[in-house]
Amino acid sequence: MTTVDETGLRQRALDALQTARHRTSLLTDCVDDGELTAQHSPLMSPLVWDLAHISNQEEQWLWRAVAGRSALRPEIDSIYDAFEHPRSERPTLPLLPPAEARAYAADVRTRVLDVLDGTALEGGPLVDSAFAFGMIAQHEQQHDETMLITHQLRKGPAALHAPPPPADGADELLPAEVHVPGGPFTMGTSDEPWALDNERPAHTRIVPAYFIDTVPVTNGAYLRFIADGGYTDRRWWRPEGWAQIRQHSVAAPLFWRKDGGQWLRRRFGVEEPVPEDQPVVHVSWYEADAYARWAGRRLPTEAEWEKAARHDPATGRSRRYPWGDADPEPGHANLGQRHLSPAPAGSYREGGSPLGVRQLIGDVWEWTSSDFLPYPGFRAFPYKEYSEVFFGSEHKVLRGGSFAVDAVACRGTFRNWDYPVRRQIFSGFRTARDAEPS
Ligand code: AVJ
Ligand code: FE
Repeated sequence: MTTVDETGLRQRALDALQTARHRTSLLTDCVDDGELTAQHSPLMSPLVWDLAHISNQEEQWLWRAVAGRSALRPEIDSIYDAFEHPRSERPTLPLLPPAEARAYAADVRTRVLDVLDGTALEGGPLVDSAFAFGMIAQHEQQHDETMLITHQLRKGPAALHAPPPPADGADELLPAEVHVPGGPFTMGTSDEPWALDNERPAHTRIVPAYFIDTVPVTNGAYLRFIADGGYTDRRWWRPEGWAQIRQHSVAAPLFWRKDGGQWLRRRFGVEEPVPEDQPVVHVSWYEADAYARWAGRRLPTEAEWEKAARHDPATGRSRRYPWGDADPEPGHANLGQRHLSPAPAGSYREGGSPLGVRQLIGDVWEWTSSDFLPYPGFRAFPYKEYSEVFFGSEHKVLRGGSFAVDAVACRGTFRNWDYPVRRQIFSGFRTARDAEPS
């Protein structure tokens, strides 16, 4: 007798692994071997590195740690160790060529599906609730997003195609901002089975009242910042951000260019007019911070973002997602690379929070003002290199996930982080302000 629904958990884990593999294939089968082994940007690994790294992690955690078997190819571990080799030097490593990387991936996956079939899903933290399988599916999806960034940086004609996102709700007249009452809420989680270590444990935070934008900042709003000389007015910038934009002549989001009077952007191999109604994407934390100051506002803290996304004022409970506890459906949020851009601001009415904040999940990663720090009671699990080694003031937290994030790696508690100069990621933001004490 088991006390957990093993059949349901196995199915969930199987679905998550298969969904991830389907996407990995989509991202790596649409270009030739030359493009798989090329480095499209010094910021990124060759796609064929990600491909084998995904399977090397899967082998380490599911074949070795869970099943207790020995290494299939111990000699390749160091090649695919992200800490041993920075991205810029990965093209010089003796990487598995594409056909070998694919064969390795298929071999590991066949073995892992046998492990999933034959492992009891309780009795230890790695196997309870199929955690390690969920972690590995999330890891593959995170690298799929990384590979999508590589596709965006790649030169040449489009290799990926998808229909534009729906715009239902985008025509509604929405208030510019939403008031979130002050008081405590539960941040983080202790009972979400596949939550990663940095999302744990659940704890109470007292957040004073604030206002937060109903929707992410749009290209149209951002264009007004540009037109108002935002990039040439030092007052709006942190000193490090000012130095960065001067040194690299940054005057617009990454991938934008002005042609005569018109702003164009390059998106997955196609150049198009900048759509004013969509959330801005490919801005650094410094750009987001400067825009907010120009607008007389500020970035939300991470706690403010999560309270807006999860707090239900009627019950005082924190939800898993803005719309409730149900897993994301296509009508809730722009996730999973179903579309290759954010949806117009105001879309996804069904995915709104109880207070009416929209598009918190999906579309664009949202910069917050917060450094990436552990929650009180944090314990590294299952390895320090996932989160713990990144804690500190070097990284800023991003929340909510982009159109390039799969549902398995996105929830109200999920935390992402990056350097404040990063702009090749699918990053946007919304702004906030303190509410006057009443
Ligand atoms: C959580 C997105 C910052 O891609 O660097 C992938 C995820 N960790 N492999 C990253 C991750 C190990 C990580 N981020
Ligand atoms: Fe990784």
